[in-house]
Amino acid sequence: MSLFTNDAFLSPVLLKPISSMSGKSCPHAEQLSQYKISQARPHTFTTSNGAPIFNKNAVLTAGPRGPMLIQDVVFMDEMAHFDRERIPERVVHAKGAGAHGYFEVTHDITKYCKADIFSEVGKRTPMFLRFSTVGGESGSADTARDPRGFAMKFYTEEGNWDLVGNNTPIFFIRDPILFPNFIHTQKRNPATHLKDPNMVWDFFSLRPESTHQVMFLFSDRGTPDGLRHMNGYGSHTFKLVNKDGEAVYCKFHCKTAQKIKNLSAEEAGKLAGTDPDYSIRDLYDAIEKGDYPQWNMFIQVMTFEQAENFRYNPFDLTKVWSHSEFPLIPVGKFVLNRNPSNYFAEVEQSAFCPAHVVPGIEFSPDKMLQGRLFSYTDTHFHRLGTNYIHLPINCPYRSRSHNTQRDGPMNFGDNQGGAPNYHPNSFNGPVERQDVKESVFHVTGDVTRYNSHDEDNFSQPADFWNKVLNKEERQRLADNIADSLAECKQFIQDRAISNFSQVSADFGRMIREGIEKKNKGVDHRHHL
Ligand code: HEM
Ligand SMILES: *[C@@H]1O[C@H](CO)[C@@H](O)[C@H](O)[C@H]1NC(C)=O
Ligand SMILES: *[C@@H]1O[C@H](CO)[C@@H](O)[C@H](O)[C@H]1NC(C)=O
Ligand SMILES: CC(=O)N[C@H]1CO[C@H](CO)[C@@H](O)[C@@H]1O
Repeated sequence: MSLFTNDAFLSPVLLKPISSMSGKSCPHAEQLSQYKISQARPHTFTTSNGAPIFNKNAVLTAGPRGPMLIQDVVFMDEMAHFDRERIPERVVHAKGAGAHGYFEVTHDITKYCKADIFSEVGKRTPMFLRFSTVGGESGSADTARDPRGFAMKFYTEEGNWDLVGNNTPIFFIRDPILFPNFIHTQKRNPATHLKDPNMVWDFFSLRPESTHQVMFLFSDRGTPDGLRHMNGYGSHTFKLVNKDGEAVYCKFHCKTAQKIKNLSAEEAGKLAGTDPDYSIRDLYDAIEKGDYPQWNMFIQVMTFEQAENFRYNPFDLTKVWSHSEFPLIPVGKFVLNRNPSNYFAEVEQSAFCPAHVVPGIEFSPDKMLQGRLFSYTDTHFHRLGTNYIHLPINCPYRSRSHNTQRDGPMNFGDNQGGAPNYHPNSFNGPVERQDVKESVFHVTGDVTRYNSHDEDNFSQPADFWNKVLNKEERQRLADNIADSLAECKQFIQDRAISNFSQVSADFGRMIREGIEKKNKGVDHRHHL
């Protein structure tokens, strides 16, 4: 019996193309038809314990009008599983899309890094990439003004390496203790359950180190046109180690080969209503059509001596490294060439973690990176469970794990069979490898909670304003900020403008004018 013999499934609403942009010829609209072609004959319908089912259209009842019987195990089997279908969505980056592909080395960087993935030019490593927005729920609009997550998982022969980045080289804060509070301002007000610009701008203006990222966010690049037309960045400073144990600091850059394309604020706003899954569909269809998106990977390298003497903290995530002083060094490319065959299994259950590194790639002292090393596995245990790393999308299938971790809920596979579950042992349990020792480094300093008060918050934002943006782009940036800030209390506006004026007096003035212009047309402002 086919799954679709019940006419209720064939409602005209479900069969209608979902929008004018998704005509019949688009690959996503053909998915079910393709399945039908691949599955020449339907399987027999079964219960979860694999027993064939006679009728899936009616419950077991005593007489035609009921009541129903608790011995209808076909019903109970179905309903009890349905009742548990949802898992917690990601606390951030809940809305996303993912795809499979490969990374290929194009340039030799073995003098900096011994990681297996970079071992020779031409070497290919399978990968999975998940893109996301940050603040919205899993049903929120793709075109929101928000950073985009750019999470890469490389299945190397020496373990999985996760480079969990964004489409911005910088971030809003430089101390991880602020992250949960910062995110609360991006989410819903606890009383009204509404997005609340007062929360957003209160926080931004109280933490002026956010200025750089806020300017990126409210510029044209804050609303990328889909997921293929934006760059990805590791953002943090990392450490690369070569086979002689020599280390350098590094940043990762992934440049789109499709070139940067942004949506205007108007288009992005309109699409948020008419086509909230704009980016997911664009990625799916491009890959299905064989138009495989590609990014080119580069590194910037800084020696320990350079870092020691640098004019600002090279581990400050609110700042970039100058490209003229630390030029981009080409490394490789990656291509996304296969859509997931099941969204939940491969995308929703994918779990990326900055702590997942491989020999040759290590951490810098960046406090934000250090804070993230704890957070991700912790959330994965909650979101997916103790054995989330055994799931096919997460498991290091090219190296396999051999260790003394055992058991836990939903342990699947052979649980490492009869191998000793203690170490050391005399029975050929797994042994250590001498050549993968972490690099040795020296730290000193008084242990306390350091305020980042001596850090400069405005020089790089001023460079962005003066040297990167042209006249029209500056105007759009000021207008986009004004549109959002206009919803806030006067004292928050004043404080934010005072901060933006440190970037450029013009900038502050243009935002002020934008707010005044907007207020003329609006009468429901909430003054102090
Ligand atoms: C202290 C700072 C941060 C903390 C505590 C933090 C924490 C988290 C948490 C708990 C998740 C949900 C993970 C999951 O459910 O699988 C997440 C997702 C994510 N974070 Fe962060 N985050 C921080 C900063 C950053 C930064 C600076 C970046 C980028 C450079 C970033 C990129 C991402 C991405 C891309 C995802 C989504 C991963 C995916 O697609 O599954 N985060 N973060
Ligand atoms: C997208 O934004 C970037 C950064 O502001 C800008 O350089 C570029 O010209 C914009 N492109 C389009 C097509 O809007
Ligand atoms: C930069 O911002 C930090 C954090 O908000 C603040 O403590 C500090 O005083 C600011 N630095 C300068 C030089 O204004
Ligand atoms: C230069 C300037 O106006 N900076 C202000 C930005 O906001 C912080 C936090 O409120 C103030 O302390 C600064 O004076």
